[in-house]
Amino acid sequence: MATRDSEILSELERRVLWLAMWTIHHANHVREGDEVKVGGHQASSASMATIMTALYFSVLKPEDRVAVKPHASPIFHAIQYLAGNQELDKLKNFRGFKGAQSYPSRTKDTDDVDFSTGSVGLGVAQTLFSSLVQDYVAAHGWMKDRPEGRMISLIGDAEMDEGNIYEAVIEGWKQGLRNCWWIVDYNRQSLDAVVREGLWEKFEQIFSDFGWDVVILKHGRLQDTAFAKPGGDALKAWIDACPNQLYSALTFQGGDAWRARLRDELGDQGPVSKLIESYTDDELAALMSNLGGHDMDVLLDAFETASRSDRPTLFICYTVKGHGLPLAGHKDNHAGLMTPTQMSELRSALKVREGREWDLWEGTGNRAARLQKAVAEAPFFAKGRRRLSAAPIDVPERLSFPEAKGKAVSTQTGFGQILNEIARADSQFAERIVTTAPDVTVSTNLGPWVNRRGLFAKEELADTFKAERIPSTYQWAFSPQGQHFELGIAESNLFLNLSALGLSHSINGVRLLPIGTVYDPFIYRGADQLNYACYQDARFMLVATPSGTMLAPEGGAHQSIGTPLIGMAQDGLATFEPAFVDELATIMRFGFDYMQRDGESQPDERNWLRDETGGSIYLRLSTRPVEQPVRDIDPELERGIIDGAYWMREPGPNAQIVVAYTGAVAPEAIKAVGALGEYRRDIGLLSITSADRLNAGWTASQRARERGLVYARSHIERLMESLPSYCVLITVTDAHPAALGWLGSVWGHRTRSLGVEHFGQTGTIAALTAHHGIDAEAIVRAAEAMTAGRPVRRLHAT
Ligand SMILES: Cc1ncc(C[n+]2csc(CCOP(=O)(O)OP(=O)(O)O)c2C)c(N)n1
Ligand SMILES: [Mg+2]
Repeated sequence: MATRDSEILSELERRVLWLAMWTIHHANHVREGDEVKVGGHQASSASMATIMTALYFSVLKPEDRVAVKPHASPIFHAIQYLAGNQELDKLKNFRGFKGAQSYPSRTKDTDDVDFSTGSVGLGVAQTLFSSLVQDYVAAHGWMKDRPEGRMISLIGDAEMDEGNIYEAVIEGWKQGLRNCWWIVDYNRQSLDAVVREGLWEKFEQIFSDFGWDVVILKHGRLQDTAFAKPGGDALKAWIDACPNQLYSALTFQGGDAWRARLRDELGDQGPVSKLIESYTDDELAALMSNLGGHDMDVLLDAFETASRSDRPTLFICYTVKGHGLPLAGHKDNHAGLMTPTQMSELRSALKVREGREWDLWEGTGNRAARLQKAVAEAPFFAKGRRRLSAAPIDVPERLSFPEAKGKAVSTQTGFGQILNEIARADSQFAERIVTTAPDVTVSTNLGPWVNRRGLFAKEELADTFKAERIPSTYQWAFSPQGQHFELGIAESNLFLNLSALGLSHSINGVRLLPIGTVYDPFIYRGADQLNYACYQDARFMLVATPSGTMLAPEGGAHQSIGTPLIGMAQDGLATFEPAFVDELATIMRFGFDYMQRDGESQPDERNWLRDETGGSIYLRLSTRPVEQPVRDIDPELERGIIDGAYWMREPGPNAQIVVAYTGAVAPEAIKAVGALGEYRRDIGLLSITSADRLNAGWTASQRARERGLVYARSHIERLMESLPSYCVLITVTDAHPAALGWLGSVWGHRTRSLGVEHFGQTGTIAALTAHHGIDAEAIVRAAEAMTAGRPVRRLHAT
């Protein structure tokens, strides 16, 4: 049974506050030689101590999931420490190497973090999407006996400025959001400043408009009691009208400043003056900082009432940044740090003896047993760690697609065909795939899949066009069994939805295989969200198409140049750019398996990749139809495709030139190699399916050699090992040349990297590849310029 005893909970709050403050203090003052000061935590943490104590030790259930405001991380760790889930060493090493993290982290912390936070706004929207995903899992009948949890976000008020929050709110409204609480720490301070007046009214309006319950917790019980006394009305009116800046400043200055100000403004008004004079300075300070978000009873009541509804609820909790600390209310307190003297004062006030700072129940005297009991009985902690798991779903040996040898097909078309084939099958694999797209379902070729598997909605919704017998290629019926999560156009939501879907195995204990499609350039729009999803170790397949300049007349503004570099640099994301559909099918099969892996982090000595750890997948696809090779994929080729490259044409022993290409410029590379073959010796053509994985393997094998494993060889090193030193390398990609430019460093071959540096020009593919110097002619000229031999015939003359 959860305690509702507010005295016990308030005492726990003091323990939590002390441990959090001491953790931060310790990190700054005890670690010798560490000149970096830890700012931004004491004041922000203190602000949330009451709210979080109420939640974790009384209100929350084990199935609830919480995203904690980044700077309240010490409070979170302190709560976990009291509950026996956080090690003392980690707290002592707060913000240190492998210590408790400055912002709660699912992947780096060990104390049962539900959602990482840090980049403000993202954890907030994540809870909304996780609630929708829980609904998806429930609608498909996979929750079994597991109760539904509330997805809860603890939010800084300045965090509410982030636009992605409102993009998510719109989506939540469309999808019938439930089971979601957002609790705003309305301390009216950001990092730099005191926030604008009256923001709460705007929040109230916006959220009510989108179907949320809005609960405003402004005054605590002490204040309510005072307001009920003679003169109380006037005091309340004064508080309600007091500008945020002034309230903060007076809070910082304390009881005598409050008295002076109140005397000034309400001095000779009879009952209210008497009321004010009835308080000592300390009492007056306590009264004025007794806001709703610091009053245990007020919070418990509000949470209990909201628990009866499953509507989304926004709580606006008035608080003081730095509550209970000498930093309280000062506008510069974000990075503020209590001095050792101030810490000593806090220590005495909380009856903590020197040397006993880390003791769990220090200063609680004979109440220790009651506090311990309250913690032991807190429902949230009762079932131990709450992270779930789900066995991997079997992936078919091969993914099929319509035979197209010798025909021109784009990878985007191939993607649609592969999914269509999967959709036909009656398998658990097909059942667990869930697709999602920000209003680009049709234009990224998800249409056939959606026709077969339907759109997801909690309620059936027939396709009106179909009902009206209007012919259409697409059937857009919504049902609880549907497997496509259609989103509005906001890409931020796509990435956060992928993040939520891709954590379902851990949060709901039900594994999903999410695929999200997006136009490649709009990865930039959600790059922080993508990074966030990867940081949380969410597992998904991102299919970005069209990409590069190959989308040609579609529009210059949509061309993407830098995305392969994002793909290479993004931790947790394996990036592929296949040229042909058989490669794509091979990669997707691997991808579905890779997304579900959770193994050892030791590299595989074949390719020096840490494949057993798994991760997410990014496929950069194209709308350009490319003639498909006439071949079958044997195991060796399959390995090459997955490891990142294979010889499309093996170079001879005296190779003068190797052309290395990736993706949809394959026809240019093939044509150039054909032309060069007449004039230069032993030319090779290297097909690169993943520059990302080649580069990662190469980096790892170098590291291994530096550690003494002298025979370590990565895939790309092995492929290029026997090239003569005079061989030149021409790399070509429909992206920034740097994506492949590093290949020359593998064995020190002279290299010319062709690619796209300036975008925005529209035209035919032929015009654009010529313009950017990534056509066959450009490849030939580059090769010719770097090698001795007969001049090579101009291609367009033939
Ligand atoms: C996207 C992003 N931009 C900037 C920051 C840096 N930052 C951290 S906290 C903060 C201000 C937070 O104010 P608020 O949300 O009100 O929280 P409080 O400090 O009052 O608890 C800023 C700007 C960040 N973490 N994430
Ligand atoms: Mg704030």
